[in-house]
Amino acid sequence: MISALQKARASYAPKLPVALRNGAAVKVVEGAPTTAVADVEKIRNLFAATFGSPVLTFEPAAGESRPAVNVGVILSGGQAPGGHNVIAGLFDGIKSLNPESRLFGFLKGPDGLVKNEYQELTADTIDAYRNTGGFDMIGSGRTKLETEEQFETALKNCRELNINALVIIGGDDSNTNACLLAEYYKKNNCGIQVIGCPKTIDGDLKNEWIETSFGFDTACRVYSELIGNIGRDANSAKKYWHFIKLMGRSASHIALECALQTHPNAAIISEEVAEKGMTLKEIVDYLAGIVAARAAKKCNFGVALIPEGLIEFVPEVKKLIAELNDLLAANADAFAQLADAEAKVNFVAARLSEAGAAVFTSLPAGIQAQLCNDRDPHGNVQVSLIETEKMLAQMVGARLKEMAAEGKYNGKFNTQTHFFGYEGRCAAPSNFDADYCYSLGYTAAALIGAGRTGYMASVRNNTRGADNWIVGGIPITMMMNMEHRHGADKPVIRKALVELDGKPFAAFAAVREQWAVETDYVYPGPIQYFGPSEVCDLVTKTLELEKA
Ligand code: FBP
Repeated sequence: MISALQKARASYAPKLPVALRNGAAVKVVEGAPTTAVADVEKIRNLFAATFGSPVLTFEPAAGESRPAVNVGVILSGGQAPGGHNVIAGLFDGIKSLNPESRLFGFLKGPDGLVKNEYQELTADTIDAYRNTGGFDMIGSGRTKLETEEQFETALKNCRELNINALVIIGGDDSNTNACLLAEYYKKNNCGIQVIGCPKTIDGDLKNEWIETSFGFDTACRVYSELIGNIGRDANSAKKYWHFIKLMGRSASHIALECALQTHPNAAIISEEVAEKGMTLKEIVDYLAGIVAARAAKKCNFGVALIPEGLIEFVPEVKKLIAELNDLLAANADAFAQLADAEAKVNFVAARLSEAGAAVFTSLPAGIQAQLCNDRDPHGNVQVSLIETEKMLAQMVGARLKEMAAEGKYNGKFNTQTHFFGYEGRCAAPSNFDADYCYSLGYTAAALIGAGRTGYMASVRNNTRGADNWIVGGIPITMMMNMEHRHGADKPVIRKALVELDGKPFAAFAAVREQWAVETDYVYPGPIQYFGPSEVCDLVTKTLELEKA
């Protein structure tokens, strides 16, 4: 059974840019050869077959037929609203090249490609998922595609299905791997094109050519609706401080966007914490200062936004985590034998350096245990499992007690903590994401039709309405540099963190002191799918400001 909204939304026709309206057999305009964002020689050597390809821009063509293609598609990493529309756009795009084209969805992410688990995606399947949230059409996973053995197994599986092209829908890590795969297949003349699509609610896969990753818009709108509701509750009951952690593994784009949409009393931006070298104590002092200033105005309530990745940006904790990662890797077997969280914490505390141990023991016990938990397949601490919002609420409470004793605070401090992440990742895509994703998928089909490989689908000029969107392809090597990851220098797509000299942060910094003491909450309400364009066809504040 499907909901009334899902039923009505199924017939929404995503807006397509002009260049794609006659189908995916577009006219291709080539720009100048490209380079890499940094470490050019190393990237050139590692990607000798695909490096330097030109930026491509598409213009409408007469819509002639092209040879049929068999395409495999993979969803990789965390869910992001609009993934199904990328697949729908890809399906419609390859059918526009030639109605005999076929689409195969590899199941549960890159694993499906290696294990040859797939499903042919027919019109009936695609139609059932148009404009819906989630990745459940074919599932997703976080397996890394990076070894030659995996590439060869995938090649064999593709050959069995006569697949000529793979589309990998993922974030920076998955697109880095798409680039490695494209290089391997081109270098070895395998005849399989590889195209990437920029996905992640975190908003950190972006640059001049990829203005935003899909899902960021919808996820931020869902969180902002909830934050607005909480702000209104706080302002009604006037008795709670709400500490809200927001997803975003590393960058604080989500926290910043939600702050711009809702005007909380405080929003911590991890990149600023790192830049200023703030200690945990300084963050706590900053928040306690805001609580005290509001208490002086008899406002014993408020809303504070905490980015999920914060803990890794506090320099002293970052050092501690790096030390912990090495320590856990070096003692993996002994560590795995330990019976419980307490034993793990004690094991670690006894082996850390003096400085590391000092930071570790200053953290609440629950956080110490969470920092000892398993890492993800990329070796990252699973920050979504670390309850930073509870830690800060607790530490601010303790600081306020000290301030009260010093006569610097006279108020009540009762807290509620929240974590918004999974609530937004599978929401039905906003009009922006529905349109953007459909266009990305269609663009991927056009890149396949044009015989290209190692490209990411690019749909830009995003603030100007879909009619004016510019579509084409960006060589993935162009976004790469070398970074030190897990003990070795590796080519990776450069992650886009919040720029402290960028317009979105500047807009926030200009008003945050006012938002801190006043109660200036904005209540964005739920995403509107039907109704006037001025409430349905919005872009994020981040995009608006970046492109202003
Ligand atoms: P991607 O980078 O794969 O898009 O995932 C982003 C994200 O939603 C982060 O915001 C979050 O830290 C992470 O996924 C959580 O994923 P999981 O539930 O797999 O731990």
